[in-house]
Amino acid sequence: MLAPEVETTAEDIAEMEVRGAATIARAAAEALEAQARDSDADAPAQFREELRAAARRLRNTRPTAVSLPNALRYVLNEVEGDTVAALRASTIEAAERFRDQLDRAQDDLGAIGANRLRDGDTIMTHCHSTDALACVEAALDDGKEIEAVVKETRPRKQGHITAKQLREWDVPVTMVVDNAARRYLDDVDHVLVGADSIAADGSVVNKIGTSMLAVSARERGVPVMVAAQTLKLHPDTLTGHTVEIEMRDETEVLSDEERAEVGDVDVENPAFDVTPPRYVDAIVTERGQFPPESVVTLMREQYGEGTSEPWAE
Ligand code: RUB
Repeated sequence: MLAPEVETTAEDIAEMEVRGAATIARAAAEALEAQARDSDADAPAQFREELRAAARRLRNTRPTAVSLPNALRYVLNEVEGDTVAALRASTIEAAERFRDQLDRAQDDLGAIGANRLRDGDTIMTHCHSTDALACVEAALDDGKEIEAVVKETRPRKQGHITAKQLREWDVPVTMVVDNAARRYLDDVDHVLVGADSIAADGSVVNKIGTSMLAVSARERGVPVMVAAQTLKLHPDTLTGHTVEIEMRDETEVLSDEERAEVGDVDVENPAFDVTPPRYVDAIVTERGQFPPESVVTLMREQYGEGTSEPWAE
């Protein structure tokens, strides 16, 4: 039996009620914890099978943010015991540990990223990234004054979430449509974005439009800083796999009403794109900041040469 919270969480992730790579990872770990808590399995094998089924359900929601399978893997690999009670306790502890690590990693990453931001700097953001905002928050805590140009981020307008958070911290915000980014790059000192996945060659997978922004930033001489805790490192890319880019519903781009007006056109709606490493100046993680080409060393240390799929049937 799947715990109701697993189904709700899976739906929330798929519908983007819960979104952003780190937040998705946290929700997935919490859902596994709920599964462990609510399970009425009589036998250890049944408990484990239910947990794997819950992980599969969560895994199949959105394909691009590697923090999701990394979170599931972390919890499932720590499940141990010969009785249902022991398995339950170890799952709950693993999920709690995972959440603590996530929080600590974001704090540590924020402190490191803040060192790149000087008093009086202006950043340009794309989408909404809690890792990127952790750098701003730490800089503000250090007493620095920061301003922001926030890209709206079509089609889902996650820029609104970023703007709201920055305003709560009293950061002056200028909101621009995505197409205005190049014009405003002359006014900013950094492009600061997050990541859904980072590949072994240092390519950054993030919200669609990140790569266009990074190319324009390079042309204008504005450094591009990617804030991404090591949970965003995609271990499968060590063995040559590519990161799947999620294609979302076309109604996010063209509503049924608009389509009736426009007529019969094909719509493509990729949610993410890939920024090649040569356009990225630094990847800021909780373990330090790295040129993109060197994250592969970090990835090998963290994940070895391959990964398991502990949720497989
Ligand atoms: C969110 C997005 C964010 C990363 C990093 O896309 O691209 O930049 O997930 O976020 P979506 P965080 O809105 O489609 O989920 O730093 O919070 O993990």
